[in-house]
Formats: sequence, structure tokens, C-alpha cells
Amino acid sequence: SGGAHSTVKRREFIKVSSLLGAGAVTSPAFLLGGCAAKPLPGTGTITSTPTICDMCFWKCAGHIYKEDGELWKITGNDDDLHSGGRLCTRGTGGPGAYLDRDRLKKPLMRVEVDGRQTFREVSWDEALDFIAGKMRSIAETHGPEKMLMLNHGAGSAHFRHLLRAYGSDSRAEPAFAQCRGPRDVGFRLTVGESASSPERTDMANARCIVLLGSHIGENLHNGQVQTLAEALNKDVTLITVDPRFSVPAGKSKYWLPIKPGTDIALLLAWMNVLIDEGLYDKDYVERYTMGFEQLKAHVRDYTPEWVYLETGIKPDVIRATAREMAMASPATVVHPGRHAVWYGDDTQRSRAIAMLNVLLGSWNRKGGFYIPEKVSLPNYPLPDYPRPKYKTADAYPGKWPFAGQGVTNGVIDASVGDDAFFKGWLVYGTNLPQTIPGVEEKLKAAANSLELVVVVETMPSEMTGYADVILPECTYLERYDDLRNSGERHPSLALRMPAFEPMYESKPGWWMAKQLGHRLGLDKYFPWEDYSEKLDWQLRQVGSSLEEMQKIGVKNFPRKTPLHLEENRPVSFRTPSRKIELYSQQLADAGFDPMPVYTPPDPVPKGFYRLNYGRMPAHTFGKTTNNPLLFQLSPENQLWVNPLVASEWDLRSGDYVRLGSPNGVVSNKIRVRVTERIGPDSVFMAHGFGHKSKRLRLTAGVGADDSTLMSNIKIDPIMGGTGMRANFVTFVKERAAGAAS
Ligand code: MGD
Ligand code: SF4
Repeated sequence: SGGAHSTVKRREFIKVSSLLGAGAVTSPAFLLGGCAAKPLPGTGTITSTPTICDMCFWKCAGHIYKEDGELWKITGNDDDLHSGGRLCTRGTGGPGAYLDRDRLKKPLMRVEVDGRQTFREVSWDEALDFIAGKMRSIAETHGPEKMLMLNHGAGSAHFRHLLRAYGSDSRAEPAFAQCRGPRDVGFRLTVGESASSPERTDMANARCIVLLGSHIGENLHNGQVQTLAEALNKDVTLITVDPRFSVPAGKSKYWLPIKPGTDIALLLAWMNVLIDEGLYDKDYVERYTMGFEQLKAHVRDYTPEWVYLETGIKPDVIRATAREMAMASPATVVHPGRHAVWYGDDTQRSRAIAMLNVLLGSWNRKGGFYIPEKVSLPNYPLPDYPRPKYKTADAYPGKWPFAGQGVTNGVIDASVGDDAFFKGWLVYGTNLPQTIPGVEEKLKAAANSLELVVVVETMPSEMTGYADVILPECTYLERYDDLRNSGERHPSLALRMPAFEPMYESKPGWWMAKQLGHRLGLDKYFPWEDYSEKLDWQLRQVGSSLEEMQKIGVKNFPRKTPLHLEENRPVSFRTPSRKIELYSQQLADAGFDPMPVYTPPDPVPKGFYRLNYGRMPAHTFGKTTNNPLLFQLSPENQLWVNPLVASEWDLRSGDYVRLGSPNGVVSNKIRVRVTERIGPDSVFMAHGFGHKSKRLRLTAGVGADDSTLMSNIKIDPIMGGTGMRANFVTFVKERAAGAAS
């Protein structure tokens, strides 16, 4: 019956395990590497379709090859300067997302059967009618702005368009408050612009590169790894600051195994040396900056000798590395990093990184940073959106004044309770339970008070357990999305188009948005029958067409603006003073430190270790761990343990252990890897494992999830970032009964 769902009031988190039977995978030959009934490879008819990889957010362009209509392989697009024509490991395994037998197959709706909540398969019409009905009632009763989007990934643009047409621009994404936010805000406060994605570093031309806790090579962003490799081939001086002997640390001239949480002290000491020894770029500083005298006074006390005591990095090493940077400047990149949410003072740390680059004169100079440019691609002509009465930040007034976009923790808090600000959620492509540490109780409470929770997903992620309605999206290989047009060194457009019909009853995001738009009386915002019409119109405005792009996939355009600062032209930066702000009046006025100040990290409690986490080359968070091809490569995460610690706890490589947090949470089992590459005060694991959703049949219960162990979260007061690195864990050993000592 169509009405069963409407009786569900309080939402239980649904741990469905028996929900859906295994669906037939239509192309098992590729997955199993078998070719029983197939002719010899290479004897059939080959076709290729352009795509943009969606295994991470770097957006490399590629081609899907089919032989006699069946998936053969995916490769990089040779014309794509952004990816150097190559895909990384994850990109090559991308078709595994399409073939995954655990994919969501039909729309699902929460129902109550015999007093227990479960999901029921429904038709698209039923699901969409239900959502549109709830959205209409939210708009009428509370205002459309009370409908919030939580999102990650390119496909969310379709739903943002829908919500803006409906009257809401309320949204937040973990990629901000749980990742890049502090970095982008710190740079914006200093040089007036963010460090961009893809990062605007000119590493290929650099003579010195400094990586602070940015493990490029493990964190695989294709183009960036290639330019780092190029620089290494040209004998760049690589300086890696990481408590862990990471992959780039192994390729470095200097590895600085810093005491975790003390980076700001090191950055201030480097600035102290550059100023003290007169090694900074005086001309650049004079021309483009304000606040140098205050900076000079501020860093005076941060001598290498003092900072040594905090960081463990010897004064002569601090001096030698500062001189290396100065010698190579302006072709020195102090990399801004990416995942920047560490200790809660991260905007200030990022500001210190920006300031160091400025002293080296490398911002917007060759070998330092470049000025990105996009293709000026007109928007499809549509009516204006209605003007929302509320902005996202109205949900948490007075908090995090420099965020500039929605803060996930803030909007989730503002969704709990009967008088909550938000009344409905549309969650697209983000798995909040694993992504925001310590959020599960809040999610349950929010799900209980919200009037509508829609989750658009390809997979039965943990987040789907909180939904009223789950909409199964087809994967990137089965759909059109917007053209790729990112700010880069070389402006280009790239096309994602369907290489296959959507499997099962999954549908593209643009189609769902249009269908909902229709039901909400918003047809004028969705004048296309098929999304390809919109793309074709846009392409024709810049001298191309869908037909051309379907053949070439990527089109490169000439730059119209200079790549670097033009030395003899007046330059205006996007700050209030129009200069680079070494001293930040904006921060001072808002009651924050105008200069980055170092605060020592919390000490490690006895018997505990710092929980360090990061990435591994074959996976992107939890998004790829159930992908059968990537699972085969990297089925589980491992816990790096220093030999001294291993002997103290009687652990050997290959053993499984559980970890415990100070507040008593115990993790899943994780396999131990004893290695000198981590110091004795920390352990390390890759993020994205320890899935709880049983419907992710490959990855469920495999490995440990760092998020569940995080109880000591440091929120950045400037922009709301979730500092995750101040957490401690201890071992909870399996074997000896009750011997968690
Ligand atoms: P994932 O956890 O990978 O990313 O966090 P999220 O943005 O939540 O979840 C992505 C979800 O999108 C998956 O469930 C996947 O199945 C779904 N999905 C994949 N493809 C599609 C698609 O085409 N359409 C739709 N609709 N859905 C799709 C990432 C965030 O997490 C980030 S950016 C960082 S840097 C942080 N990293 C991090 C960490 O390292 N440790 C801890 N503890 N927390 C972290 N949180 C942050
Ligand atoms: Fe895909 Fe790898 Fe490029 Fe990310 S870096 S988009 S996973 S090929």
C-alpha cells in the first residue's frame, strides 16, 4: 500500500541486513577477469565513450572502451592536461563501482511492518511524489530555506539547482569543515584567494618543495603526483615534515619527523630565520604586503632554539631548511596541503603557510603558485532563483564568522529538536556517520526531529539507514553530469556521458532533480528533456558542441590572462586592504589573533598513543572500499605500530588488535603492521574502513574506522573546522580475556 510510510514518525536507525537479495551482475566477465564465452580480446568491435573519473574529486578525464558492447577497460584521455592523460589506481578500478553487486537497485522507502521499521521497494513515482509532498509542506509551514542539502561530489550540482529553484540555498559539505576549509579560509584571509582545487601549486617548475603533513603519493591526486615526480626528476629539494616516514619522506633531502601538533611553531621559526638572516624577498614584501613590521615583531621570540624544544627539530636543521627555501625562492612551494583539519587552530596554521610563501615571494610566481583560469562558459538561460530569506549560517548565529559556507557540525546541531532550524534534509553522496566523528547520536536525534530525510546514493552506505527515502543513483559511467570546468593552468572542458544504460532501476541525478522540479511546479527551471541538451547549448556558446565533445572528451582552450603576477603592473589582492595581509585586521576585529600563535598540543595520556590517520593509494575514504576491483587490491587497512610499542604490547605484524578510545569506545579488529616508519608516540591507519552497513558485503566489518575512536574534537573557532588529530587510543587485546591492561 502506498500509505504505509506516512505512519512512521520517530525514525529508528534501520540496520537492514536481509533487505535485498543479491542482484545479478550483468557484466561479470570483466569483474572475474574471465572470458569463457567471449571471443578473443581484440577481435570484436571496439567503441569508446568519454568520461570523467568519479573515484575521487580530482576529475581526471578518460575513455571507457567496450568490445561488442561489453565493458573492456578504462584509460586516461591523452588530451587531458589536467591528468597527464593517465588515471591512477583508483581510476582504473572505477568500473568496479558500476559492477558492484551491492549497488542500490530500486527506490526504497521507510515503512513500519508489525511495529518494526524497515525499507520497502517502491516505484519512482511513489518515492518522488512522497518527497515532493513533504517538500511542499516544509516550504508552506516553515519556509523553503528549512530544507538543507548535505553533499559531496559533482553530481550534487543538480540538487543544488533544484533546491535553489525551490527557494533554499542552505547547504553544507564535509569537504569544507572536515577537510579543506581551514586551508582555504587561511589563504583567503592572507592573500585574498584560496589555494584552489586542484591546488594551484607550480610544482613542476619548483626548485624546492615543502610538504607539511601532506602525503602526496599515498594521497593520490593524479596530476599532483605527476608534477611532484617531474620535480623530483629535476632534482628539486624536497623537505617533508611528517611524524611518519611517509612515501614522500623517503624521497626527501630533509625529513623532519616533527612532534605532532607543533607545526605552527616550526612555521614561525622558519619565518624568524628568513627575517633574521635577511633571506626573505624584500622587494615582493614591500610591493605587495602590509603588516611586515608586526610579523617581524611577532616571530622574534620563535627562535630555532626555542622551537626545537617544542617540535623536536634541531635548530641547525630549521636554519638549513629555511636557507634551502630561500635559495630556491621564488621557485619554492610550501604546499598548502589539503586535509587541513588537525588541532582546531588550523586556519592559523594555514595562514602561517601562506605567510611563509609570501616571505619567499612565491605566491603567484613561477615555480611557486600560478593563477588559475577557467573557460568562460555561459550558464544556460534560466529564470532567476527566488531569494532565500535565510542563509545557512542563520542556523548558528554568531558562530565561525569566517566560514563563508555551511559548517556540517553547525547544521546538524541545528536539525535536532522540535524547534530545530532545519526541517528536511537532502543528502547527496556523503556518508555522514563515517565522515563526521562522533556524529551518530546526533544523526539519530536529527533523523527523529526532521520531517524528511532523503538520501541519494549509489551504495547502501551507513547514511541510508537514516533515510525516509533512498534514491538509487546510477554511477558516473551511466550518466551525464555538468561539464568539468575547473580553474587550472590550462583552461579546458571535459565531458562525462553515459557509457552504459543505468543498471537496475537506478537513475541519473539530473533526472531525479527534474522529476522533483516538475512535481514542485518548477518546470521552468528544467526546460530540457535530456541533460545533454543543456550541455550542448553551453558547448555551442564556446565554439564546440556535444557532438564534438562526444568524440574528443576534452577540449583545451587558450589562456586569456597571465599565468603569474606581472611584475611591473599594479596588483590588487582580494583582501580588504587590497594587499597581502601579513597582519590580519579582519581577524583582530573579530576578536581572533591577528597573527598565528602557537599553542602546544594536549599531552598524550599514559598508556595511550596519538591516533594518526590518512589515506591509502587504492581508496578514497569509504567511497571505494566496497568496489570489488579496489577491494581486491587493498581489502583492509592496517595499523602502523612502532617496534618499541609492539614489543611492549607483544604485538607482531599480522596480528589483529582492537583499539580503545579514552571514553571507552572499542574499534573493530585491525591488522598490525610493525614499522619504524612511525614514532613510538603514535599509531596510524587509513580512513574509510570499518563499515557497519551489512549490505556492503565485501567491506562490512573489515578493518577499523578512525572516526568512531575520535572523542577529542577541536573545533576551529574561526571557521568551524573539525580538528581530528588530537585523539588518543590504546590497545584492547583480543586473546587474553579481559586483559585490556
Ligand atoms: P565518503 O565517506 O567517501 O565521502 O567524506 P564523504 O564526502 O562522506 O562517502 C561518499 C558516499 O558517496 C559513499 O557512501 C558513496 O557510496 C557515495 N557515492 C559514490 N558515488 C556516488 C554517486 O555517483 N552518486 C551518489 N549520489 N553517491 C555516490 C569525505 C570527507 O570525510 C572528506 S572530503 C575528508 S578529507 C575527511 N576525511 C576524514 C578522515 O580522513 N578521517 C576521518 N575520521 N574523517 C574524515 N572525514 C572527512
Ligand atoms: Fe580518478 Fe585517480 Fe583522477 Fe581521482 S586522481 S579522479 S581517482 S584517476
